[in-house]
Amino acid sequence: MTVSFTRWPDDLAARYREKGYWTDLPLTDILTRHADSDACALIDGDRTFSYRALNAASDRLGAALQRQGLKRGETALVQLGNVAEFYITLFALLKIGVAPVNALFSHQRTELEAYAGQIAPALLVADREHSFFGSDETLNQFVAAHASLRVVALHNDSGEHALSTLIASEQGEFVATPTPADEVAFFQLSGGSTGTPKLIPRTHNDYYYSIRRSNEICQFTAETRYLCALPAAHNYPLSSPGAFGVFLAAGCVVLARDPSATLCFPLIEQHQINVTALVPPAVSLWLQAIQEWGSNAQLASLRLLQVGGARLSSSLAARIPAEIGCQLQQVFGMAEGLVNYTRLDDSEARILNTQGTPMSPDDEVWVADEHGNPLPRGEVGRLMTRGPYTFRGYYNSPEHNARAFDANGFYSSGDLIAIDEDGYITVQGREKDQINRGGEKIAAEEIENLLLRHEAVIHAALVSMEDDLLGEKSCAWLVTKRPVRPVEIRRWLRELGVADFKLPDRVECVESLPLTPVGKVDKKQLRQWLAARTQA
Ligand code: AMP
Ligand code: DBH
Repeated sequence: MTVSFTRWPDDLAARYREKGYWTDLPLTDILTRHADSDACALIDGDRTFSYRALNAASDRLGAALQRQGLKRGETALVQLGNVAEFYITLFALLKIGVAPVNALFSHQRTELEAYAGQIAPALLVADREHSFFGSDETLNQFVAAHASLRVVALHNDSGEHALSTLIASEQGEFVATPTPADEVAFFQLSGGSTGTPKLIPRTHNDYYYSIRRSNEICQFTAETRYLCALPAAHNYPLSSPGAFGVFLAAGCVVLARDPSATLCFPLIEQHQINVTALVPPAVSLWLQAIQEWGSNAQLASLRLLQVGGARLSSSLAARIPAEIGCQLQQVFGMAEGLVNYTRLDDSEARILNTQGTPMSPDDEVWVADEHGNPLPRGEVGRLMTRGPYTFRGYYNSPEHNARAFDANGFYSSGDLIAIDEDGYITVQGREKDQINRGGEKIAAEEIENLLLRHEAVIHAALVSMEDDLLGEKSCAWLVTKRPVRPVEIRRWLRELGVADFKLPDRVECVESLPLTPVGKVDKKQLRQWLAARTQA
């Protein structure tokens, strides 16, 4: 049994193998290659795991899950925060060939249902301290509603389903059964632009290559001490080079529950962190903290700060070397694949003003006009890409894939970019209907569909509004049968179970929504209305 997905055409697959990108090793090799090492792999609070211990823990969990009947080719829904168990579980599942969707901790019922509905998981790994899975009632309802679920393992639980019991169990015989390297290893989450959250199948071959190549560019080594302060399951802190890159290089990952300065600065000092990854709003908060506390001394060990996930302004960028006292690297990536980095030896101008260049020589990136034709160098248009670690289709979404890919298999990310004479990319805007709330992506259509389910809402449009800290926030424009208050709308969406970051920051009611000549909601006009209302 294997998970179905859209493969690369044979000629490209052959080329990626020939060039040594695809090595046909399972992702578990990232850990098992260090199985005999007592070097520190992971620090989570007062718990420290050597490579030997991390590998053994994931073997024990893998063996326990196999005893419970889980088999290669099945799938799992996992929701864990920034805890050691996240990596233990991920490696255990990779070892037994069960492909997980790693939901973000901020996800609630709506997202979790959507993922489970798509993959029909045999296993659920959840946290009793999460607001949804913390209640017996909602947990039992969820399990009852998904007939495919046969095994439940709970973090922060001491009952019969305790994850800790499985991790601590006697290993007995364990034979790893990872999926073949050119099959699906796990699913990444798309920030999306459609009504339903989309899943991105990632193979061992493509993901392993993206990690190996990221390590070369970012120069991760056994000396690397990486602070993971963004959500561990996200593609960026997992693979660019992220925790997987650190493990591959035999360095050390230190977990932080969130990217706040109060939490991270002491961790950086205590563990002599030399590299971390942030989104732009977190950078602003760090700079503010340094100003308020009058010192950056706690950050003395930091050599490299990666910033990505959303557009970093040149002015904020310039403050990083000056005020944090470390080097900046811009990272423009996507869970779908393509990752661009500024290089460590790039000129200051490039590091401050561009989003870098693709990491692989075989990333094919070009800029299309609205009809899908190539534009000359330097002109702004739609990013089109394919390559050795860029996916070829969302899971089970033929209709959406037909729109997201061109006839030659190039993925259209919805970003508007320009590529300069030397191949450096700048992100200029966005065509996809998505709001980038400080790196957290909101698909406008997903929230609009939910708003339309409210009994008083007749029409709904979600648009971005500028925000000093987050870059963008969301504003819901509504046509309603009766006056509604913003709190009512937000409370109602929360009750439907959507992640907090997707709740509209502002709600505006109008008589009717403006339309474009073809009759679509005119979101440009709505942004102008918002500007006018804000000024008034
Ligand atoms: P996701 O679909 O959640 O993986 O988010 C990927 C999207 O985040 C990209 O398509 C961009 O729109 C945005 N993004 C990521 N990194 C950057 C960056 N450095 N600058 C601007 N936008 C970015
Ligand atoms: O925003 C992203 O999805 C992202 C940003 C930087 C990403 O997936 C990545 C690097 O790998």
